[in-house]
Amino acid sequence: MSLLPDSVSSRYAELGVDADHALERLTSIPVSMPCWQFDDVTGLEGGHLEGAGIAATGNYPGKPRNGDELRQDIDLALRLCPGTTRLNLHACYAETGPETVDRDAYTAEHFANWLDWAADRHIGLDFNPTCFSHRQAADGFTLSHRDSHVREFWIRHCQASRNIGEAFGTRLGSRSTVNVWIPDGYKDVPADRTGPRVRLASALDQVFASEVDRTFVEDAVESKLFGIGSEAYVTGSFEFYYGYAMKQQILLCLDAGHFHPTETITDKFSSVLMFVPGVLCHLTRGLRWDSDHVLVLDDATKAAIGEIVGGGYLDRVRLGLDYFDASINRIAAAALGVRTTQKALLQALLTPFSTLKEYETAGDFTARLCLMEQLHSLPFGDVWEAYCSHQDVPSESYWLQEVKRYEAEEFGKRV
Ligand code: RNT
Ligand code: ZN
Repeated sequence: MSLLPDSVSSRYAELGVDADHALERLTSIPVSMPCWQFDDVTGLEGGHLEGAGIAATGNYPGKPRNGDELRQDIDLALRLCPGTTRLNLHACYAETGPETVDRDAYTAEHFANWLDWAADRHIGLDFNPTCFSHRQAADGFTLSHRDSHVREFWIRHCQASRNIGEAFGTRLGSRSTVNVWIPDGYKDVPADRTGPRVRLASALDQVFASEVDRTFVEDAVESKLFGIGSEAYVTGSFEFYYGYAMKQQILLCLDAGHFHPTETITDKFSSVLMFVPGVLCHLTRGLRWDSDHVLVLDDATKAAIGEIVGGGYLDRVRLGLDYFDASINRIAAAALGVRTTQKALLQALLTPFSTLKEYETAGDFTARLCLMEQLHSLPFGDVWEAYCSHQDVPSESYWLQEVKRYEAEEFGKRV
């Protein structure tokens, strides 16, 4: 039975697209929501977090003060999203209780609350070592640090993180993507660009030499062009990690905000996926020097997701959001990005790629261009609304009201 009014499905059927089938496919594509959007990447370790980090700007009220409040906020955001969602955790969201445990000694037990929470909701968990906001990262270098003691600390932390991912995957019956990103780099022009990269490669070799069951963990490494305080040089550049992911045959993480301001990731999938087994796609909106604005349905997002779908890469690309904005309601920011991702996926799933490819093969670039333009005036919004209603989540006009109601009830308690 169709979820859609005939007037809507027939518009797609004319182009050879089965809109109901697109919705079925949409439901099966997991989108990972970042826990760090909910509290400005603060984490639950307590105390003052030192060292090079990543900065969220803004001071919107209602930031959760502990793990329970954080999970309650995430619950609301998840309820506002249709389809299949996952939660992406960072190691700094460990809950060690009264015990003092450093990051290199974390185990899945320190994430027991998260595991129970996820098992209860039947959602998968992804994981990230937190190689920033820590005294061992105070000078901005971690896995590529010149001091072997510092490197070894972060190697142990990354190994521990992979074990945690393995435990998540095993317990939840859903493979966990474990993504390594480090902040290492120089503010100003370095004299030696080689040394840090040689040290990083060898540290990563040790990280990935430790055994984990690949049925339950999928490793990824994330490149960056520059950061605040690492404008001149980043050890883990794109070229570095592309080569490294190829060598290890692990996932390459492409963060949409980690390239030159006018460079997008759309054209990269078809190249890198010839040589690496998969891509982790960090969906975010780069804006000038910031790589972490809330995702919206802009051309770059539509094009990247269109390429993942149209190129036939959905089974080899993991979708995760990665941004943090503290200037607006944090829960709304998280839900908005997931819904945006799903809307971009839906638009792509409703695209007659086979017809476009036929036109191209026939050399009819006129028809290819005109069909691409015609797609913009299809009743996509109606398909999306019908989907939300079928999935029992609020429509575009109503979801924010639920956030506002929650804000009015809850945030006053958090002063
Ligand atoms: C930072 C990277 C990284 C982080 C998260 C919190 O530039 O994009 O993915 O945003 O790990
Ligand atoms: Zn990222």
